[in-house]
Amino acid sequence: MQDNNYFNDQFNAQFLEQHMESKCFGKKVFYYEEIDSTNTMAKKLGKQQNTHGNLVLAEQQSTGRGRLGRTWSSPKGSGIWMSLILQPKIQSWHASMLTLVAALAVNKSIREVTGLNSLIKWPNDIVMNGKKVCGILTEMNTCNEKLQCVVIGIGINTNQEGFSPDIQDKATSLRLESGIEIDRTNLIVNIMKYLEQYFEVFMRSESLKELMNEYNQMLVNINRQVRIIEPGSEYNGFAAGIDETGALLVKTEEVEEGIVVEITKAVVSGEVSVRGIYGYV
Ligand code: BT5
Repeated sequence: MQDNNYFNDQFNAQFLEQHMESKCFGKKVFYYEEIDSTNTMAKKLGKQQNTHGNLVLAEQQSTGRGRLGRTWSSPKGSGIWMSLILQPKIQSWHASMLTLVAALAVNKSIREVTGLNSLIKWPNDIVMNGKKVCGILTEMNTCNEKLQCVVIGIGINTNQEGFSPDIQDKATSLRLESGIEIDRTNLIVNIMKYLEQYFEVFMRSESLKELMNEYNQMLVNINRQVRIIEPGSEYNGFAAGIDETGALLVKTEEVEEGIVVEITKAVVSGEVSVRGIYGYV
């Protein structure tokens, strides 16, 4: 991939489709110069049949979304703001595992394309030097309790040279980290290829059984003290890695009948945030 020179700082949907190295993912691209949120559009398209593998891509998002109602800064021309539509035949409560599948693919692609040592911060961030370079937002549509589609929204800071004051202490871009301008098309092609491969592995067991070792090797929090922030409770613990459902195993202490006992909690993503003891990572 690195030898291919696709460099062009404007996206071209047709060019992207033709150069995809995947069988299905990203073979159909819906491109927008500006959109509210690629996830919102992907959820609309995902209601139609046979949109599995279609990719929604935008040059700019006016109201890019993060988790739990947070916003995602998506300025023009300097990032990858995209959402992949999937229509897998899986239990709807297994869909959140696809966030981790996507994180593996994005992390591997960033490493391969840029040579940077990015890592995964459970469950949905890719980080470098303590700062966030990518966030992933997985959403779904259900119809009569059946899963209609899963949308994997991926936001990657590629070529920003700076950030607004509200996020500058925790955001970075591939350009800031590497010192060179990033070929966004090349990175997207790579991500689609690996995401498709990891997705196929995930589908074999509808779990992370075959992927958890690789994920844990890339986990920035592994064997580190973390602070778990849940609605209504916060506690410190020691992150031991994920299990095959994608839950983060955290060793912590609890007082039972006046005695301190060590327990391992399986922290499920959703309403939870994980921080380092001294900062964001
Ligand atoms: C995420 O949420 O990290 C998920 C971000 C997903 C964005 C993609 S872009 C394509 C698709 N369409 C969408 O509308 N969304 C997806 P969360 O973990 O909640 O992190 C959000 C927090 O990260 C914010 O509250 C900010 O503090 C910070 N943040 C916002 N923009 C950022 C950026 N560009 N880079 C790094 N951090 C950012």
